[in-house]
Amino acid sequence: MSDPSRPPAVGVLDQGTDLTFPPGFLWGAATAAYQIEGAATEGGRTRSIWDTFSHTEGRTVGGHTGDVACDHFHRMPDDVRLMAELGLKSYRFSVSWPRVQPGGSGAANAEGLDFYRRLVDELLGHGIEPWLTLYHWDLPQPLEDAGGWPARDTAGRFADYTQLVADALGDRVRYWTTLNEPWCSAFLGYGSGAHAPGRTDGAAAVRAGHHLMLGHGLAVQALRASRPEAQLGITLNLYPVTPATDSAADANAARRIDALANRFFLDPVLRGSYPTDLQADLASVTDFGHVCDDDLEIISTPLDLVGINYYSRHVVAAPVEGEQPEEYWRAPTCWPGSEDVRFVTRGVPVTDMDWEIDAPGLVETLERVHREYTDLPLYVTENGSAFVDVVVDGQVDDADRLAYFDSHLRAAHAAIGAGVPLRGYFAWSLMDNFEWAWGYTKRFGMVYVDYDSQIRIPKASARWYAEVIRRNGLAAQ
Ligand code: IFM
Repeated sequence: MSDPSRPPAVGVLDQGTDLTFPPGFLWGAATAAYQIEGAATEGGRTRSIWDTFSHTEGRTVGGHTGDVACDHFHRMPDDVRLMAELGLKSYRFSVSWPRVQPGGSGAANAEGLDFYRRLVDELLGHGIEPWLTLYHWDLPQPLEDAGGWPARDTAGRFADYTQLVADALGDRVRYWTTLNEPWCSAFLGYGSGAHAPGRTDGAAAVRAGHHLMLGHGLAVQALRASRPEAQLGITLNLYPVTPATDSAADANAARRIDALANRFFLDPVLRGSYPTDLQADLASVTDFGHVCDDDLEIISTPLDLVGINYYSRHVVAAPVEGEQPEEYWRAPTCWPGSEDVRFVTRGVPVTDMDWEIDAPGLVETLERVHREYTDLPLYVTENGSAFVDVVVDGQVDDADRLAYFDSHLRAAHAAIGAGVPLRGYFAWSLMDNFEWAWGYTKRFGMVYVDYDSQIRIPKASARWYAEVIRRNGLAAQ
């Protein structure tokens, strides 16, 4: 719901551009293969874990699948034209592993690669910088059948697949992300089971997280060897984790969740080690025997940039003694070894995902990564919000989403002012799409998609974002 006390959001730029971003700031929008492409059985594509998961009863809302999605596979040239109309400087997309290497091993599928060749050519033809993500959660099903990410071999398979994509597209793509949000792949995929492949095994989740990072490191080495000029990074979904009170118990709860949500990935990738407190917290789950000599050296292979996806903050508290456990305490969770930590809601405005809106958390996150981990250029590779959209007279006035973007871009600008080397921002998402276990019931797009007709309608936020890009900034409030 729009807040009537807020000034009208469209026209926020009318007072002139006061918050200017650095020259060359990379303004973009992001999507992912399974969420938009459709054409699930065309062109030699075979099943991924998300095909299996979404076709399994009870796994997604309404039994929704990515079979058709936004039909982007067939409508790609029109979609790129739309990106150009919005003035996007860059487009972040992911390559579908089961489309370019059906089954997850062996030779490349020329027809699958050809789709991405055409996409990249189309983007370059419109002056849009392609930003390629190698893995956005669609593991080929045969690799899951062989053990999935908890199995070490999957990391090697990922490096082989990376080489195929590098050989085909390396001459035209400058920016590469290895993994998107490995936390989700590991802890939602193998811990809580809310995501594909739907396993509920804390130890498997921890192993999956490690092998995802190992695959990342091997992929960076493969790309570096064949494309020394490429800009290589990983995208992590990071959260500030705040204790609910200033008690020592709540501070400890926050430390534990921060270790699992953030430092589990930041430390190995950017420091070459696992946090010792994380290892102690996980002692009842795993002895980390899956970590082999040299793994951490591979995982911490130097990068050129770090991608950060930011959506919200976690506020957590210690368990209250004698209190009846919440439902989620008994269910498998994505917090192995820390299932008793309580997640607290603060009563602040939330999005349609029930995620609290917290723009200052973006500044905190960017500053933290810069201060504690790296001088590398940072990119916000995803940021956005789901809200219920209504089409009225062919228009979608998504004031809430627009306000979300506006507040987070102000936060991004503040971070730059504080010395963070933030070089770009990608709105999530270019268009409404398959929101994983939520199916098509959650809309994150700047462009509305009518899933029956596949008609695209740029929402008010898209027109506003186009103006931000054109002016390279925002008006002061
Ligand atoms: O839709 C997802 C995307 O695939 C990964 N990052 C978060 C988005 C919103 O949930």
